[in-house]
Amino acid sequence: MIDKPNGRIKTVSTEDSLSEHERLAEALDRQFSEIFGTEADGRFFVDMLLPKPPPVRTNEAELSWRPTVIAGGASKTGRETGVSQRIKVVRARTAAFDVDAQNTFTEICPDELPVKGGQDIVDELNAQAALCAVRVGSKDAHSPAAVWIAGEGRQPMSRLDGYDNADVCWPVHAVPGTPGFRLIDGLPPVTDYDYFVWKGVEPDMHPYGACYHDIGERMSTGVIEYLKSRGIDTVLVGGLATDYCVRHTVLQLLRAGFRVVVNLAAVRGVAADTSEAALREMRQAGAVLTAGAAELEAAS
Ligand code: VGL
Repeated sequence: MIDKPNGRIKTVSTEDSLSEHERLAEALDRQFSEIFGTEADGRFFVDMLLPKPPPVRTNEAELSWRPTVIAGGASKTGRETGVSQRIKVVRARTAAFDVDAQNTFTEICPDELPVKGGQDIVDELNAQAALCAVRVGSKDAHSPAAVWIAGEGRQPMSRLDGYDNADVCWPVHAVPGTPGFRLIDGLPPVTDYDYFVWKGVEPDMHPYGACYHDIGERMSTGVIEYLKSRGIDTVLVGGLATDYCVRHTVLQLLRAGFRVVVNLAAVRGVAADTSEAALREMRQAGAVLTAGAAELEAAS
């Protein structure tokens, strides 16, 4: 910094704005040259001896909702996290959607597709449904002889080629008649829902979103049409898993023109990084994220 007091050019030592680190480096430089009469790199010693100051995080706002995804509860304010607070919905025009809330995606079925904490979403699913006029749900319903089943030479989650409606190898899961197929304990019987979707019944079809039977999204499961026929414009979504079926269902509902609220306390994901990316994608596509049903207010 240059200053000109009394017309003389003076280098203003930026003493005040120097960090502790830099001050020490300069002092060491001076001492070294006084003692040895040669130049020294004081910064080198300081860097070696002192812990580095923490790096400045420029994208703090983006990263700060990471714990929310994993724990399913928001710890930061809405502005920091992208999680909205106090959302109003009109009961008569709002539906709750329980996406694949089945044992197969919980630790009850360790050999299928267990999602950490999957069984903990029940209270939140019930709480969000209590705010709504309509409750719909979906289940995976897969053959144990489906073409996409992982096995010899086919790693789970490896790419599968050659099928229009199955793209990844998965372990056997959600087979009707097995415990994995059942809704998680504490949820209503399927007959108590207003509308229900069973998906992936054909052995060569493994869709993710609950709104279409096929990956190309040409064959409706009817749920969008049902919701529209009931005058629904807002859908509160929870279920399993955040990074697969919840993600696709939310994006399909948004494309169909619904206002979609994703309840973070009612979802769990397979992996933290893909869940985080999925939530970011859903938010960018127009979904609203809420920390839990307690943040929602239903007006009649
Ligand atoms: C799902 C992976 C494979 C899900 C289903 O319901 O999220 N994920 N099959």
